[in-house]
Amino acid sequence: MKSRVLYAVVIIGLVLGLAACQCGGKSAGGKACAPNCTYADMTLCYPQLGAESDWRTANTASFKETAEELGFNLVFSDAQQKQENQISAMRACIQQKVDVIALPPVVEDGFEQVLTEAKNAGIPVIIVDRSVSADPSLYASHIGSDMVLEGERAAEEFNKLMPDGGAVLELSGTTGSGAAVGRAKGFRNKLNSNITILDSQTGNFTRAEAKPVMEAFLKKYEAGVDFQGIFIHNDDMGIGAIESLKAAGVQPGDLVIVSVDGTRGGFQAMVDGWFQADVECNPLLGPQVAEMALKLMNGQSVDREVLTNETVYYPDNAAELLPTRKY
Ligand code: GYE
Repeated sequence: MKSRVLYAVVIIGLVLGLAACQCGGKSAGGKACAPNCTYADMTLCYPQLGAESDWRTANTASFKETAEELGFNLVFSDAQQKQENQISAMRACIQQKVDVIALPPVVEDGFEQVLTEAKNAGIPVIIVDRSVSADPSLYASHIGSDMVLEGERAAEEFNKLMPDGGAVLELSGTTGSGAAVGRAKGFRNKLNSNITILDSQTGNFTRAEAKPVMEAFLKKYEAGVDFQGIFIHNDDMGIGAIESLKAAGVQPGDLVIVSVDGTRGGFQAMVDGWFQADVECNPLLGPQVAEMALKLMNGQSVDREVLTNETVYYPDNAAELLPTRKY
């Protein structure tokens, strides 16, 4: 009898011991070093979506600089704005058994499969910058801007600058991207009913693609007559559009132009009198993402959504602020 009790105690002890030590030296984070992993232990995969804008260039630099400063290994790639490239890059990272993947999704839809693969491989994913439509159980967190709020802020500028109403054009970002979808939605949420959206076309967030779109608009509609303003989803497209306006003999300053990002190029456009406001979108996400990635490696809990605090910039102090801009 005594030996049976002893046997049971030993078995229970073993079971509890196993549960506590989570054998193999691994803990909730799944890493041998957890819960004491440091940046030196970390490999972070960043399958960047492209190099389409100054915002993107600054975002890439932020991740590379953060990796160097903190001393973690960054697996970086550039998908050239193609979702299939981004998915292949993620698969390569899964195969390589990286510790964490930070994904800036080029579009919202179509990431379920690869996110499931990452989850099954035990690799946590942080969605960075734009959002995904996939079920939130497939990723750990989202760190980025509130794109709907950015669109709403842009609308409020038009409401102020066009109190008597009128018509505006919209030069939108990449079709199906969280940034374009959110900004378009927010813009429509808050735009006064006396301002109509005459037309909306994508310029894919690039200068090169925005130029012909603006040219086509100008062939179809007369500036100042058919439309009085343009809402542009990022500064690079804004700069492209200004080139087309000037080439067509239209003074960009005669129109109400509001853009998004707050890059140096956007600030210069305000100094030059072309943009009347620039809604901030901050690309410097490297440090925040790295900190969260390390927490995930160590099995710590993280916030499901971390939104960047942002503002709106205006021409009145643009010249003063321009030299202080980091991107
Ligand atoms: O506004 C634009 C870039 O996703 C927030 O992508 C980002 C956007 C940014 O190309 O310049």
